Parts: sequence; structure tokens; C-alpha cells
Amino acid sequence: MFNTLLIANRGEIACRVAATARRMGLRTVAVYSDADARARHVAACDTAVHIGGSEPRASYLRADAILEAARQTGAQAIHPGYGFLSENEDFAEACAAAGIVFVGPPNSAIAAMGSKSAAKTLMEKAGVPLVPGYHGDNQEPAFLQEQADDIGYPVLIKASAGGGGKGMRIVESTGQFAEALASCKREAASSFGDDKVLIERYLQKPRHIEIQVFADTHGNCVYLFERDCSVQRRHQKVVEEAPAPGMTEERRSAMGEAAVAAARAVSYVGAGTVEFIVEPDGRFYFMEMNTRLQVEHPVTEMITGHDLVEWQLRVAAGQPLPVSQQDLTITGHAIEARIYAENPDNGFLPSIGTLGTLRFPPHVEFTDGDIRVDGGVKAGDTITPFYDPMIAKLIVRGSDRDQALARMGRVLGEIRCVGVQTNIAFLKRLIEDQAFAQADLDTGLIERRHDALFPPAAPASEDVLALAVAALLARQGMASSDTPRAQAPADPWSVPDGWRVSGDYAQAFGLIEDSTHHEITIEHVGQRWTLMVNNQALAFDWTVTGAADNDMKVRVRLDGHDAMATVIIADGRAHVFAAGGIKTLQIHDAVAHADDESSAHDGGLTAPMPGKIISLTVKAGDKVSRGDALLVMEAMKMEHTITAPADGTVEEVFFDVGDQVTDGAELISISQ
Ligand code: MV4
Repeated sequence: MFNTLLIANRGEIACRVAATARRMGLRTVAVYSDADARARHVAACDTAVHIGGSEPRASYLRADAILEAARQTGAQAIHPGYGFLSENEDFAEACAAAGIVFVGPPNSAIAAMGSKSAAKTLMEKAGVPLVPGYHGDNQEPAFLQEQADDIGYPVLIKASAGGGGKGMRIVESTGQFAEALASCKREAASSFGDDKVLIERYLQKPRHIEIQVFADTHGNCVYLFERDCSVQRRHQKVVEEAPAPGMTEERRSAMGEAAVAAARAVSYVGAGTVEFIVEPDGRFYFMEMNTRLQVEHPVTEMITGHDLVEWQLRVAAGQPLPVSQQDLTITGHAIEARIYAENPDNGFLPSIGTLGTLRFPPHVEFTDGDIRVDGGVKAGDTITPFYDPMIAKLIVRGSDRDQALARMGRVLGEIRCVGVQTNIAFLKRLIEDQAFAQADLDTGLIERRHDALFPPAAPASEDVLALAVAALLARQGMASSDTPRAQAPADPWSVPDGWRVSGDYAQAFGLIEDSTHHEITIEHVGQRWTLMVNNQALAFDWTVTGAADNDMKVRVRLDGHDAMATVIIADGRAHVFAAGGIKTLQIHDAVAHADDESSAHDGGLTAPMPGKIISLTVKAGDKVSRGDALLVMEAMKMEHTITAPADGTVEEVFFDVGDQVTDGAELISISQ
């Protein structure tokens, strides 16, 4: 075994690889960009080398800088993780040329799977089932049309060099074929520099089931069963699980053996994944092979009890696989959910910012416990626009699928993440959705269940408002409704909005969500507290423990029933984690806004993230109405339209088209 491993990646996968390498007694070397100087993966390794700027092409995609870092630190092996250089055959070759072990397959195997049509030809020879179709060299439009007519409609035209859903066209009838072919070829030529296409029968309601394979340099190759990754959104996996619901033993060994045949056909070595597309009746067809360790590998580790990174390192060092096929078994059911800093209600736009709070339920990382969190960021870190905005992967196991789902739902509800928007509530709805719970899985599930998965936002309940008010009271030193009056502010005028009316104490609170401004008043009369909200006066008691702003345990009794929450107060907002959900309420500060009538609808005129101004639709002096588009920003490859928060007149536009703006920069001023 080599003794020093360089990890040519960042984030959760770099941390995960480092954990196994350390456990095996290897010295670990991290590489990092400007943006990652304080990143968790740097702290997770013994040594770290700065390799360049924050943009991937200035650091994590620089083969030369990474090889130089390996030379400097005496690393004998490089683990590429996933993404970045992990499936780059030139990098694999450059490692070999530098005498460094690339922890991955031989570059010939990466190359063989790189072209869809060439891979299909190889797979056909190896007896791996393929979707009926044409993947040959003849690209004459008339010939391809004949092939499509023979296959029968609908057909799918796929760019041979494509992947991840890019460069595909569904054709419903022969009359549409010629135009779809021309447009697919144009896209393939401009996106991949290669206009070769293949034609397949289009499967209407497919599942995505993939097989984990592992091969060593001694001629052994095994499969570690399947993962069902059918639940996707725009070709991004959202949850993955193993085993696949409904899989029979017979089908499992047929798919496993087909996957091993696929790997053997390209003389595969190391960890690989063979993706299949599966029809409702269980027939399966080869789609592509991923020649790396995948994001979702932990579900396989959870059900098999094997550490796949350890296997990768052993195989890379020339050792044989530790077990043979008949030693491998499945125990229980595992599910992974990918937790992202993104906004599901706004097209899953990445949410950039600092994670003020990030806490998961108690767990042990990288062990075979039933709850596992593979994370790459910690509280205080910033989600930047440079990289994938993944916060962590949550993987849980149960003795069966129902138990795993219940555990996943519970743990998702216990995560405390504040500072960026996340998909956690969306994941919880998905895991608890009836179609998902019944394993009615296919690649269209999220669209099909759209209404259940994207419910309109409900206004904060009275319980939630009371919980937030109790947290605010605790911050003033009133930890419970029994707080001796002596400890309550002696002079209510010292507290914003405190006053005396008929009772001995009263205070008003303003809590704002979206456009709703909740006015809440509490009053102490005799020995009783009353909370006035939505024109009702409700009997109110509260206790708050753990008074730190970032972890208040709040219990209220409102009108005779109890409610509990964790409340985190940060950045002028109360984040109420109750009943497995989260509500965020902006705290209206009566003093700060004393002479600012318009503050209730401010916001929207600052850049939501760093990016570039790509168009401006207004200039100084223009009259605008609430909701009018003012400008368009491009950030993280997506367009974001900034709209007027209220009617008014544009006073000043602070940037021009083409300008780069920082997060939070004021873009336009509007007078009312
Ligand atoms: C298909 C298909 C239906 N029929 N091929 C999408 C990405 C690429 N890897 C293959 N993909 C598909 N190929 C035939 N003949 C449907 C898809 C597909 C899909 C596949 C797996 C997971 C999610 C998907 C979402 C949309 C379409």
C-alpha cells in the first residue's frame, strides 16, 4: 500500500475519502482553491496545497497544478473523487506518466465508455441488453429516418457524445423526424463538438436502476447490487435507495451479471457504475457506465457493510478484492437524500450565503450506524457560487424500506440549518409523499406529484407566532411566564414597543413573512398572560431553555394546548423549527424603523448572489409598478430577474450591463 494519498477534490467527497484514508493509516494531502482556504476538507487532511483561484478551471481542473502538488508532497496516489478530473482520460494518463497511481480505471476504460455509440457496440458484443435502436456510423438523414420508422414511434434521438440529458429529442411521428434530427445535430455540434447521434425506442415511464461494480487487477469482478435513482429533477438525482423496490432475486442477478459483463468488456478496474433504464415490466437496458465512485455510493455501503473507498485504495495498490460474489449480501434498506442550498420555490435556484447554523442530529460519521451524514461544510462556512451548492448527504438505513423512510423523514425534520435556503422541507414532503412511500417510482415522479410537492406557502400559524414571541421574550430576560416581575424590564419603555395599559405590562411585536405583517401583543393582567393575534385574545404561557440565540428550546401553552419548537434567532429573523417544518419570520424592529414607513416592503433591490448584470430595463426617472422587471442578473448559469418591490420612481441605477456585482450589492434605488 502507498503511504501518501492526494485527494484531488473538495467538499463532502474529499472529506469522505480522507476519513477512510486516515483510518487505513495513510497520510492525506488536500488541494484547495482561494475560496476553500478554510474549507472542511483542508482541515480533514494532514497537509494541504493551494493550487489556484476559486473558479474550477483555475484550480480543481488544473491537472498540472495537482500533479505538482503530488510531487511536492511525495504523494504516490491521487484520488479524483467525482466530477472535476475524475473521468478525464488525459488526467489519468498524465498521472501514469508521472509515476503516480490514479485511483480509478485505466484510461482506456474511461475512453471506451466516453462515446455512447461506441460503448453500445462494445456492450452488444458482450451480450449486455440494449434499448432497440441504431447506433452505427451511417448518419445519412434518410437512412436514420428509415431506422426510426423500423423501430417504431416514439423514438429518442441522442447525441453520441452527450450525457446527463443534454442533446436528446423525443420524436412522436415520422413527419417530425427530419426536423428533430437537424436540431439535435446542431445542438450536439455546438455543445460537444461532435454531431453524431443514435436512435432508440423511447421508453415512456422508465426507472433508473444502476449496478455498483468493482474489479481488481487480478481478474476479479463483482457487483454490489443495485441503487434505484429514479427520482430525479432535470437529470439531477434527488434521492437514491437500495435495494430497488420490487426487485426480484432473479432480476437482480441478471442485472448484476450484465453489469459485470459490461465492466469486463472494457477491462475495467476499480469502482464503476453501470446504469440501466428499466421498463415497468422489469425489462432492462444498458444506458451508460460511470467510470468513477458516485455521489450515492453510501447507500451501497449501508446495505453491504463494505467501505468502497477502502476497496478503491486496496485495488489501486494492486491488492485483490477482499470478498467474492457469494460473500456479498444485502442487509436492510438504505436511502440517501441530497441536501442543497437552493430554493425549491424559485426553480431550485442556488442559495448563496453563510451557514450561521448547521446541526444534524447526533450521529457518528462514516460508520455503519443507521444514520450517516457526509458533509463538506460546517457552521460558519459560506456556500459560494463557484461550486455545487450541496450542503451534505443524509443517508439512513432501516430494517426495511418503511423504517428507512420513517427515519429519513424524522431526521430531515431535526436538521437545524440557517443562513441559506435549503431543499430540506421539499425532501421531507417527497419522502412522505404517498406515491414515493408506495414506491410508485419513475423518472417523472416529481413532475407527476408537483401539486403535493410544491404546496402554496401557508401563513404562519398562531402557534408559530406565539413560539417566536416567547423566544423574543426570553432574549429580553423573560425566560418563562413565571419570570418574577422583578426580572421583567422594570421600565417597559426600555423595551421597544413596551407599554402599560390596563394591566401591569404589555408589549407589541411585529413579525413579517413575505408580504404579511403580523401584529402580536402580549399583556399581563393579574397573574395571567394574554396573547393577542388575528383579533383573538388567547391565554398564553411560555418557557424557554437554552437561551443562546442559536438554540432556544421553546414551549408555549396557547389557549389550552401545547406547542414546542427550537427557535434560532439570527440576522434579524426568528427561525421556528416546529412539527418537522421551519418558518422564518423577520423581526420588525420598531426602533430601527421608527421613521421608515416603507420598510415593510423593502428588499429585492440588492443582488441575491454574486453575478453579472445581463440586461437593464429601466433608467433613472422611470416610473415603475410593483412587480415590474428592472434588470436581469446571471448567476451560477441561471438568469434571475429583479423586480420592483413597490410602485415608485427609479432614482439611480448603480451598475451597467456587463458589470459583475457582489452578493448584497445595492442595484437600484427607488423612491416612493
Ligand atoms: C432514455 C429515456 C427513454 N427512452 N432512453 C436521460 C439521461 C440519459 N442518461 C438517458 N436518459 C434517458 N434515456 C430511452 N430510450 C429516458 C431518459 C430519461 C431519464 C433516464 C434516467 C433518469 C432520468 C431520466 C429523466 C428523463 C429522461
